[in-house]
Parts: sequence; C-alpha cells; structure tokens
Amino acid sequence: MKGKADNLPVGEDTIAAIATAPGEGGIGIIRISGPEAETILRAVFKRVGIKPDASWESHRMYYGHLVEKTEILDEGMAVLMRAPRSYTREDVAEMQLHGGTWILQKALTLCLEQGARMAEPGEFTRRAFLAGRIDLTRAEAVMGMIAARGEQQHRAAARQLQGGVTAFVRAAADELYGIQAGLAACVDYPEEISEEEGAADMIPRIEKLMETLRSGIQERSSRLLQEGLRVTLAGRPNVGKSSLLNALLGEEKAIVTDIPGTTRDLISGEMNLGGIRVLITDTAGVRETEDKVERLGVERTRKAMAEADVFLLVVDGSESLQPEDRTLIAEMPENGAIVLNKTDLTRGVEEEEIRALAGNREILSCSALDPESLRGIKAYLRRFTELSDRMAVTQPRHLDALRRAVASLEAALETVKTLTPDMAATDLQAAQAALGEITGDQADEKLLDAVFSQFCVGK
Ligand SMILES: Nc1nc2c(ncn2[C@@H]2O[C@H](COP(=O)(O)OP(=O)(O)OP(=O)(O)O)[C@@H](O)[C@H]2O)c(=O)[nH]1
Ligand SMILES: [Mg+2]
Repeated sequence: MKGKADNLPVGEDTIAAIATAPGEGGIGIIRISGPEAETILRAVFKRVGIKPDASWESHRMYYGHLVEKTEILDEGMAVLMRAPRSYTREDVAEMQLHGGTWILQKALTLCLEQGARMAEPGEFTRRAFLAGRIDLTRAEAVMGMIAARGEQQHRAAARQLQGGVTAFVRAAADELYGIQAGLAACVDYPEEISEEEGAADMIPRIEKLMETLRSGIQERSSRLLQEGLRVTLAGRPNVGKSSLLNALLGEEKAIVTDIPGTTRDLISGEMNLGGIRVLITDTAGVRETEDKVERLGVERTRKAMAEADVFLLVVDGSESLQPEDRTLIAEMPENGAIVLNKTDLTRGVEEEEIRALAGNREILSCSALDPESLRGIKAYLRRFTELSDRMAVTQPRHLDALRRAVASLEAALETVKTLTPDMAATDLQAAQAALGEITGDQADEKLLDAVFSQFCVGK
C-alpha cells in the first residue's frame, strides 16, 4: 500500500509561495509547484548567457535575473526540478533571490500574475503526500523538524521522518489484516474451521498485537517532547525558593526578601536541559497563616506540588529542621529530592535527621548565591529529561489514534471470548481505521486540513 489515500484528488493547479521566513535575510526562496511551474519560471526569470528559447535542464542551477517584462529587478539563481523527481512529484521551480521583504513579495506577485495560485500552509507537503511520495507521519515529521528547538525533539522528528513510526504502524496493520482474514475464513468456511478453533487462534494474536501497540505508546516521552518537564520548588517560608528559581534561570524573576511570606503566587520560568524544556515553578512558602492572600497562595502551592513531574523540597541548611520542614518531608511525593540550601552559611541542620526522614529520596545541597553549586540539582533534573531510545510514538495525534486502536482491539477480544468471532469484525475494522489515520492510508479531507493547517506557508 502506498502513502496516499485513494479517494483524494492530487492538486491540478500551480501554487507558489515564499519558502523562507519573513524578514530580511541573505537569500530568500520562491517556490512554485504544478504543471505551469516551467512556464511561469521562464516568464519571470531570464538566464544570463543562454538563449531564452533554450530548454531548461532539470535539476540544474542557472544564474540569471528576476525580470518584470524587460526590467531587471534582482539577480539570483534558479532551478527547475521536473516531475516526478521533486518534493511534490510535480514540476517544481525554485528561485533564490536576495532575501528582502519587498523583492520576495514582488517576485511572488509576478508568479501569481503568470497564473500561479498562492499556496496554502503546508500545501507543498500535502501534494507530496497526495502524490504518494511520503505518508502522513513523515509529512508531520517535516513540520516537527522545522519546529524542533532541541536535540531530543530533533531526534524524535528525524526518526519519524525516516519512516520509523510508519514502519511500526504498518507492521501492526498487516498483522491486523491477518487476524481479519482468519476471522473471515472461519465465518465463510464453518465446515473447515469451527468458530471455537478460529477463536482459539485469534485470541493470542489479538493480545500480542495489543501488547505491541501499547509498547509504542510512550506517554512520558510524548509529554516531555510536547510540554517539557514540570519542576516545582516548595518549602516553608524564607528557605530560599525564590532565590533558587532566580539562580537556576539566571534572571531576577521572583522577588527575594528576608521577610518570610514574600512569594504569594506561583511564579514560573523556563530553562533548557539536554534539549528538553524545563518549566520551574516557585511557590508560596507553606505555613499556617491568618493572612487571606498568603493562605490562597499556599493552596496553590499544594496544587503545584501535586502536578509536578519533579518536586524539589527546599530546606534552609543553616537552621535546624523546623516542624513545618518535618511535615513537608513526611507529606512529600516520591518523585522528588530534598534540597539543602544556604550551604555558604554554617550548617545548622542535622544531616542524620534529614536522612532518617528522607527515605530513599536524594538529598542535594547548594547555595542560591553560588551558581556553580547548582550543578548537582541540574544533573539530578537531567535524569528526568532522558528519553528512551526505543521507537516511540510521541505526537499527540498519533497517540490518540493508537489508543483508539487498542480500545477497539480490547472490545474485539472481549467479543471473541464471550460471543462469536464474526461479531468482532466491526471492532477490528475500527482498529484498522484508527491505524490508517496515522499513516494517512485512511484519511479524509478534514483530517488532512487539520494536519496541514499547522504547517508554515511555503513548506
Ligand atoms: N546566605 C544565603 N542566603 C540565602 C540563600 N538563598 C536565599 N537566601 C536569603 O534568604 C532570604 C529568603 O530568600 P527567598 O528566596 O525570598 O526565600 P523564599 O523561600 O522564596 O521565601 P518565601 O517567598 O517567603 O516563601 C533572602 O534574604 C535571601 O537573600 C543562600 O543560598 N545563602
Ligand atoms: Mg519566595
């Protein structure tokens, strides 16, 4: 099976767009795709030293001028890539001009005057998909590649672009076809395969397929890539939470004073660790208080503590442990560490006492006044940003479809076990449809609109 959904039309007109980012740059690229690409290119770009009527060699760069009738507007390079050896499998022309806003707009306008239509976001890639050159997951990977802000996001997109997700999903779809065929056989030829035999064959196969699909659903990796790691700093007042936030971010984000109860609300900032976004939230110091605002702040602290991926409980290392510290350590979730702050001052806290309370949790120490001392905390957080190298489906759209496929398989399994195999056909079909949505083998216009509208124009 190819990547293209058979029911969808391939573009027939010629589209054009500025492919480079808006703003000034050394070079700007105009892209044209469709049956009229060569005609339009010839009309707006004149090669230097070559007769106008001479043919354009495919995949060859020519030096020349962007022209409006006889007036030279710019100089640059142009290439024609004849179908099917192009990104869209249509004739594609690209002009590299000077990257100025006016000149690129002008060049685009000239192309439109020659009969091109302004491309919609992602339309070039959509055409590549419709022509069967790439499947939907790879089209989306192109976008992921452009949007990647760090190494790990890039790696996930690269894996997807190389067809990792597609191979995984297609193998599952093939196995599912096998199961569906087995089912059809025992419905069509009951005298050869009894329903019991059919069911006995199918149950382990469906179970195994569900297991495989589940192994591809890596929620944690997906969340890390899409949303980042959420870290919450909490502790009693005045231990240095806000100072630590500022030190980690390298900017004065939160107000710091020696008055306990300074921070009243959640304050967040972002840093990058190993290519993963890390969102750090500073909170109001936890204590019993009559102050209404502070009390509301403490409620928010508790909520942020519960929602964190990693929890850092800050303790003032220059004082002995206070009852509030002990309560917080006792209440603290498993996913976190205790941070002994203010190590630049004389130690006041009993190491043994903390150890006894901490259980298996790590105890880190630092001084918010000394950026060098934050290394231990950063190394600790980095451990949570590591993604497994196993093939993972990480895009929300794919995860959603995979979950639906698993749910339909669960329903099918239940039917096969309790009722007759033939009644499972609908659920198996639903599972197949969900898998087909991921690769685009079964995609409708609405799904494609949703996917490609997120692209940039010119890609
Ligand atoms: N010597 C020293 N002082 C620190 C350190 N960290 C914070 N302080 C001081 O401790 C005081 C309280 O710091 P904050 O960062 O406002 O403490 P907080 O935990 O955010 O306090 P609340 O917002 O009231 O809950 C300030 O006077 C800081 O300058 C540290 O590592 N060493
Ligand atoms: Mg504070």
